[in-house]
Amino acid sequence: MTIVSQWQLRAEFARRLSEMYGREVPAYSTLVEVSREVNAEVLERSGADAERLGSIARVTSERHGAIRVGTPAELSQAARIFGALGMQPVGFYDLREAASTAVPVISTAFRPVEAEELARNPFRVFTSLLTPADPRFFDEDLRTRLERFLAGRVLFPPELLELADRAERERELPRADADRFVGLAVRAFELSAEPVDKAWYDELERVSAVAADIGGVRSTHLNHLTPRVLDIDALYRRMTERGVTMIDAIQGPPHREGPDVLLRQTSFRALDETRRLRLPDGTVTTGALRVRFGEVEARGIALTPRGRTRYDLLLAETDRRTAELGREHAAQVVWQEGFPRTERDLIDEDLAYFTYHLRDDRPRDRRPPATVAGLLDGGWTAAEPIVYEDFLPRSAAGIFQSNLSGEGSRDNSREGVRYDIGWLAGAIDREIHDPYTLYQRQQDSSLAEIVKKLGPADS
Ligand code: OOG
Ligand code: NI
Repeated sequence: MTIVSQWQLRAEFARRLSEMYGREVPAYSTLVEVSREVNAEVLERSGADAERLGSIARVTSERHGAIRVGTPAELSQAARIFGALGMQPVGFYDLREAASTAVPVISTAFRPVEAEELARNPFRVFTSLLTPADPRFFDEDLRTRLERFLAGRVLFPPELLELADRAERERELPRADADRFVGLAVRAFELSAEPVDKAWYDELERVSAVAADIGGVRSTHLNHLTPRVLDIDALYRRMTERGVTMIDAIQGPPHREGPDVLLRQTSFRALDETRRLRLPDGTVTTGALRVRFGEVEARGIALTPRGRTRYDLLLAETDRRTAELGREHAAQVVWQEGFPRTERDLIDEDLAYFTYHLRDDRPRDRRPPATVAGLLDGGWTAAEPIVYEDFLPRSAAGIFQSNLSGEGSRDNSREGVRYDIGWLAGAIDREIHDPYTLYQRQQDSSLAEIVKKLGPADS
């Protein structure tokens, strides 16, 4: 009997989800097709450089999905399904603070955390949790009705969760169970044909389109699936030429000379989808809802806390100078002055994470120097950038926001409820990894390996 390991389950789930989403949202297939074209061209143009942040095989199959759930109980069930696939919660994002429009959610991302697992298949899912307890969005009455509605629905069938627990525990499943598990998991994220209670949906939509998408229906669904592209500026132009309306801007660092850092993302606007709607008099009709969209992203080097602080400062500075120079020009000027243009400068200023390995042609007749810079200068080691595997709250808010139809409403005279990574971990009873710790560990273990092989440094 064939055994299917966790990473194979993850790869199959991602592939099957992609097939499903291509059927549900055909424009997604266009995005995947154009990403492939662009990636092939970059590979042709730049050769080995194109693969500096991941092999073309990895990048071609790489996707992230986004889902939204209503309660901590639903989130912990989702965590069991992703746990089965070798994906663990990493990072905490508070979208309530990042957006000017009403986005009443906090989020984490499920992904593999080990370098080998990421190399095998880096599938990740940005997962948002509705915050009905935040009085800036929901008054007492609405909160009570919303929580009652959420408590009464079942997103994931028991059989799916049982198979998930077994796969998480045993880190594999026999073929037949694997097929059953993946089939049920994909089905759990399909758009439901069940009629939507229009009055209830509309009431929530007046608060926030995201609240309606989550709490206005009795099931969940994939919100988008995002391929990775090596040249997002080229992709943006080409989608526009094909007549697909993209959001106004690419989120994240601007296009510039030098290595890509963090994450750049853009999306096409949410499309009309035909849904069955139940009217107050009980009749069922069809109408259009707009919630699902297509997104694409380019990934760069992971930044250290110091690098991230610099990034946040540059974003703020860009905002400040936008009135005077226009957004694009302001970003160019600010980044030109404020951010290094070579990997080596990123290392020297401790702005980004790298792994180090010994060079075959290193000196053999001397004791090694004691610093990373010394090892690089003397030809002992080479550095490989660590790719950013996570998300950015402000970009995520930008993606959410540009896909909302109405503004929603938020009562800023009221005090919001505070949530943090510790609260979320407690709510789902799982550790939520800190992304910096994961990157740092990867960098440190590569350096420890070098020290072990080279022996004592010159002092
Ligand atoms: C999630 C939006 C954020 C990203 O890539 O930053 C996101 C959502 O729309 O549910 O997916
Ligand atoms: Ni996304």
